[in-house]
Amino acid sequence: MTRLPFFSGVAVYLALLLAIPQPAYAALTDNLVSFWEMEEASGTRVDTPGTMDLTDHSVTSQAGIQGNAGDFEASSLTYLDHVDDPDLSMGDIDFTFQVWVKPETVTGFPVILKKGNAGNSTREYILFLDGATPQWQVGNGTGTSQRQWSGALTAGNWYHIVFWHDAAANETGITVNNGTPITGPHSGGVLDASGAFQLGAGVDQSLYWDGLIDQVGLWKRKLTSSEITELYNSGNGLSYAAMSSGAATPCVIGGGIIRPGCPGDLFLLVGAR
Ligand SMILES: [Ca+2]
Ligand SMILES: [Ca+2]
Repeated sequence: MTRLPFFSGVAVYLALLLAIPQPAYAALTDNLVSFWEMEEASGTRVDTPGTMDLTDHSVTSQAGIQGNAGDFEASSLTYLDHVDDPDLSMGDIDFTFQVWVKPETVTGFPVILKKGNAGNSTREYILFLDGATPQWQVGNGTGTSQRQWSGALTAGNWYHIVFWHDAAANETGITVNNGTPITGPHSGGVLDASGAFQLGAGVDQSLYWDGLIDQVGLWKRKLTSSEITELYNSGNGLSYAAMSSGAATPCVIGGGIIRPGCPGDLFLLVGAR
């Protein structure tokens, strides 16, 4: 195979790069409203990029999927919460949540996170287990739509759950451990009311999470499938530091094309010619 001179190789690379449509979002932290890493042993859980620090109601800590996780006990009625705020309120917009959870028990209807109380006029959004199966519900003020995952969770294992609302497509979706998403119709957007945001409980229904919750994120946009794959990170999750540095984004995109910001790989590509 004929080797291209060095600068011809660079020119070929740059031409390829310019010809490739770049993704609309360059970084996992774009439009990231809140991210709770749950590193604290107790007390207030800090929102790293945002201002939605969560008030503690006796949640403790254990080793998580990345650093520490919040350790919630259903028998002790533990949870974290925040009063209504525009950051945590939706309306008819695109948004995506991620959570990592490790249930200690899977029974009943334990709530992972929610905003607004039960009932069509007050439900904003809620993620819970229906028995052992994750279910994602959003309300528009008059009714709710639900997406149920296809498989059951097992106590003692970590799971990455990503769930969203797509305003243009009038659709909601959920995926667990980077599996093929389950999507379905939802119209009328998501109710923006005055309910509290609660992590690890639906206090109005006395439904409490039993187990660990880690690396909770809220984006006011729909994540791409490749971004969900990056966040899953082969079952290891990502720290906020890795997300914000871009270090987690693969340098080789489809077809052997090198994304911007990988100069070391540029020379590997040129050298391979
Ligand atoms: Ca953590
Ligand atoms: Ca609101």
